[in-house]
Amino acid sequence: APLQQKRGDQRRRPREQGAGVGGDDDYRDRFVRAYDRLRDDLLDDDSCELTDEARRWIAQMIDYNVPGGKLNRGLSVIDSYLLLKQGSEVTEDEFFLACVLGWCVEWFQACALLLDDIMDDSHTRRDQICWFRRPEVGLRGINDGILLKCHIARLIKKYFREKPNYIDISELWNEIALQTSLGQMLDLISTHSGANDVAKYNIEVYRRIVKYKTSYYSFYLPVACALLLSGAKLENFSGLRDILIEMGVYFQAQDDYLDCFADPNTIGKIGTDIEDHKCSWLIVQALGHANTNQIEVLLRNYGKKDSASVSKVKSTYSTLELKDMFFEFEDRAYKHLVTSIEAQHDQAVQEILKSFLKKIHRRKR
Ligand code: GPP
Ligand code: MG
Ligand code: MG
Ligand code: MG
Repeated sequence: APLQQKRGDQRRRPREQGAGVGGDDDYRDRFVRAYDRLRDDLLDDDSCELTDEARRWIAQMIDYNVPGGKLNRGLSVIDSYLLLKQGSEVTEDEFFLACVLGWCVEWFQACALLLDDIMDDSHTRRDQICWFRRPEVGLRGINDGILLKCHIARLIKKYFREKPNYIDISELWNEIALQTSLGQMLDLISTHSGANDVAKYNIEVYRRIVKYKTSYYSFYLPVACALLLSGAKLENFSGLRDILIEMGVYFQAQDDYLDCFADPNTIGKIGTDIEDHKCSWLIVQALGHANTNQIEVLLRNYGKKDSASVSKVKSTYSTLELKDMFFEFEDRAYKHLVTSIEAQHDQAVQEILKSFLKKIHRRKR
């Protein structure tokens, strides 16, 4: 009965409150609770003949990598779905299906981060040591990343195989996985020949990398899942997609800023972009504004692991007042996004985009 009552409340007051029955916290709790069920589905998968040892490894691996994030991406599936359904009833089953896709986005994120940390030679993630750095894991972690990716298809099959949108949902996930891997490849190959590459970094190069490595899976995917759940066709929402991609660029520029300037205790990870020679928003701006001497310092020190080189890059960033440049960019990007959002005709689409933007505007972590 309490659930019944919650549902009723939810329908009358769609996500106006932050807490209490029917409010955002209630959705969050219900979303969080769905994790255990999906975890059990995977651990009790009869077709896989899992040994106790295998089951223990998988349980530990997913608990370590999947649930510990901000859950922004997963919850966005729920938020967007409820906004799209506004006015009509959302049953317990429908809500759970939205949770399944929301958690699949979180699973995808876990897979991407686990593998990304190996490729970026990172140290910590979400306030803990990176999975691959645990002595019992190492490069075995590569297979764990692949396993996390396979879990998504497994869950989608289990819950959507009989649904009319099964093919659309599966195709969406395949498409996004391809785009994200290509983006990650662009990110990685932009760093392979040292100084020659730095000179090639510019904002167009940057935007292409980020659109693929971050925007599609972090911003477009959750909303696209909600659209498919609500019975919509994705081709009718290209305007929405373009704004979400733009939001992803804004988000990744923040990530790049935080990589260099934030306290690792706040963002839960230690930055490695300078050491890794990344085509980061900061180096792109620095190269665009530096004089010949400063460019020389950047070329000589960027992409080196030793802390003296990293410090030289950071002090050039500070001479160039990159922090201020970033804050100006953030304001401009935010205003531009608001204008694009307000030009959208569909009210639910506007609401979805606004709630997304609110979550990331001026974020500190
Ligand atoms: C973020 O880049 C991009 C990803 C995590 C996508 C990875 C995709 C794969 C297919 C593995 P980042 O390296 O700046 O992220 P972070 O700062 O969190 O390490
Ligand atoms: Mg990376
Ligand atoms: Mg990384
Ligand atoms: Mg980063």
